[in-house]
Amino acid sequence: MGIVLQRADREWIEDRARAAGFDLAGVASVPEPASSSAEQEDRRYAAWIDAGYAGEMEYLKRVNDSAEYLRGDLRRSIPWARSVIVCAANYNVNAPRSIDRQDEAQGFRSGWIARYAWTGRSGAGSDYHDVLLARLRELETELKQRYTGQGSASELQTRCYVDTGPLPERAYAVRAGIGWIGKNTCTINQQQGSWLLLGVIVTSLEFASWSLSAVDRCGSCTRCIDACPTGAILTPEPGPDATRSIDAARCIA
Ligand code: B12
Repeated sequence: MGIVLQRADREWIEDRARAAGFDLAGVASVPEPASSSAEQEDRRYAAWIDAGYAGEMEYLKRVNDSAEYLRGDLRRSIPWARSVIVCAANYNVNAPRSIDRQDEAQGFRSGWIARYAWTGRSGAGSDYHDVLLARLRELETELKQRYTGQGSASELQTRCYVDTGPLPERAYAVRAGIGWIGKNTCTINQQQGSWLLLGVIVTSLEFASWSLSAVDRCGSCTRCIDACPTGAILTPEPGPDATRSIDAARCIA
């Protein structure tokens, strides 16, 4: 076995993620193949695809030679994956809202710009993929400096993703303690809210603790379901473990 991350490592990672510009960070282990957690996650993913909720997003439906969905289990695509560092950036920045009047005299571009396109903090619109990936790379460099060659026969392996990785980032965010999955299917943190963007570093480092799930605080609230103009947010079955889904084919995002 290689390096096993402990609580102190997690704290160090959180600290370095904040230094790189993230608001929250945590670590989740990748479930063992055929474990009940891996199977539950795989089942949730397959059920969503099989229901047709992915619409025309063909890349989400990719399968391996055994016809298993690649994104249902991270180890299908990345066999060496043992833990996932999940970082979150709040996009509720001091920038105009899409419903505000846009005033070019104040230096804002005209037109409506989605809130998540303001992550750059430079005052100009930005692509969150680029912004977050640069921050992840900073953290990745520090990880390599700290863990490469530390009593492990195999070298540390890492891969950074914002959106594009073969994993459901939100399921990992929950297990990394970032927040809970709300009825709108977004990861919600009690202090930061749901306007979070996620970035992940998949690593070959083992992580000692399996689950740090945050408490689900949606309760009986249905405001997101009621407000959704196309009925894309589906009403979940009752119960704390109920899957929360949206029909992406109906989502106007
Ligand atoms: C495809 C996609 C979309 C699609 C489909 C959305 C969807 N709900 O699946 C569309 C285009 C509609 C979309 C829209 C948006 N998206 Co989007 N999207 C993605 C992407 C690339 C893949 C999502 C995916 O795999 N969906 C398939 C389903 C099955 O996966 P899932 O919803 O994550 O569900 C898993 C877990 O939630 C878990 N689960 C479900 N219920 C429960 C219950 C419990 C108790 C537990 C433990 C687990 C669990 O099981 C599922 C399977 O593992 C991710 C990035 C990524 N790689 O993960 C971003 C991502 C989910 N999107 C994001 C964002 C910000 C948005 C928008 C807000 C953007 C906008 N325009 O405003 C909207 C929000 C719409 C919404 N309510 O989801 C963020 C979410 C951040 C957050 N706070 O959670 C992500 C993570 C991108 C990022 N890097 O930050 N998106």
